[in-house]
Amino acid sequence: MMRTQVGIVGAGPAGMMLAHLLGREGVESVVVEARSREYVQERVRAGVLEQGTCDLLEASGVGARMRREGLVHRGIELRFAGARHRIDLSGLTGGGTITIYPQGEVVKDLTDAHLAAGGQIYFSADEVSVHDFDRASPLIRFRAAGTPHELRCDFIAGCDGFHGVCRASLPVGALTLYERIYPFGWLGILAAVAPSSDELIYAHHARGFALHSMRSPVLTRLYLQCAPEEPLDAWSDARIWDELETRLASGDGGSLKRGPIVQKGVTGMRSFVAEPMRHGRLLLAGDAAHIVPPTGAKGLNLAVADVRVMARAIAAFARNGDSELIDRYSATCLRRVWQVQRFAWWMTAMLHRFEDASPFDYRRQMAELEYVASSRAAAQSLAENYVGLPFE
Ligand code: RFL
Ligand code: PHB
Repeated sequence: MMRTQVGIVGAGPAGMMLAHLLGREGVESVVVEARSREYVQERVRAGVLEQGTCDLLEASGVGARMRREGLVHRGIELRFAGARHRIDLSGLTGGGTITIYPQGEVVKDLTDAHLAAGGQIYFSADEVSVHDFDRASPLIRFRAAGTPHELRCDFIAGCDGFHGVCRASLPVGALTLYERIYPFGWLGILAAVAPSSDELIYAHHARGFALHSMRSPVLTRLYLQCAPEEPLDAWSDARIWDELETRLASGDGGSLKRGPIVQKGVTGMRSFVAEPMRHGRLLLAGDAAHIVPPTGAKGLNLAVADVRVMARAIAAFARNGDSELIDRYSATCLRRVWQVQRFAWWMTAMLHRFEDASPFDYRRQMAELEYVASSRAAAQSLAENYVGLPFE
């Protein structure tokens, strides 16, 4: 039987940021992860870090490589009706920026820092289960390298993503679930070619949404709206590039640079919230508690915001047994969660093609885009959310 203060399930952004922040507060944790270290770090996912996420990485001592290699962006572009409209994120938010730095690199930096500080992580764990969270010392059981382990702790942090075991282990009726599934998905590619634009491009097109993003000066990340279960084999590389070119076209825009496609995949889109985010001594964070459609670039940032609140709450409890912040954990997180849900839903609704849209709906959607592109007030609302709402 092992013992630690916090048993963390999942070594993604939420789990590793939590382990790192707790370590800096002098709170010991053990991380249990189902996949291998390589898998977690090489998975292609988020790329946009909010200002506050970057500041937190830096202030907690893990921001050096992000500051060196990350690409700082001061604006994004909206494209619709064949025209380009820049949203001046910095000008509209008093100097706010976003940073392009891949999720896998964030996780790698956090994992390196945690291991260097003597932290313990079990990768490739099997048969992970959580128990006793309505008692003072909950339990995590798992197998690692064939050996069964039992880990007793003061708290379990459920950072195991949407398909994880923690949320699913709560008694029926303990949670209220809110969900919206969208009738489309994103086909995403990573291409070994320099980005065709200095800034991200969110494109509304009659054939469907397209997004031009990037990972580095030599890697471009692009997405196309598609069917939720779109078969990938229907999409040759040439068809993908042709479709991207059509949807990203603008009267005066430069051309789209093509290159070898090194990764492709289709993801579904949903909005999801589980309330409350705590049950006894089990606290949920990140995708385990909520999912946002990727149009707002918020999932990773929201996971980081949750564990920032959780680390403070657990540290206060560890210092003096004060459970006030633990008791407020769920309500504190959910205020931000719902603000971010609103924004991600709004961006998704504004930019995608909805098959069942009436001519009225379509005109209203175009009017919304026109308004954001022409009103400083509307653009400022987009900008303050995109750069990231302030932490409480
Ligand atoms: P993760 O990253 O899913 O990590 C959960 C970890 O838990 C492990 N696990 C288990 N471990 C032990 N036992 C079990 N039973 C387990 N079950 C699962 C998993 O292996 C995994 O390592 O959740 P976390 O930490 O909450 O982080 C959330 C983010 O990963 C997610 O919100 C973002 O990737 C969403 N997202 C984006 N977010 C942004 O902020 N900006 C973006 O630009 C952005 N783009 C995206 C995205 C997500 C995408 N996909 C593929 C869903 C683009 C895409 C295409
Ligand atoms: C990405 O670079 O993967 C990305 C960027 C912006 C989004 C979603 C994904 O809104």
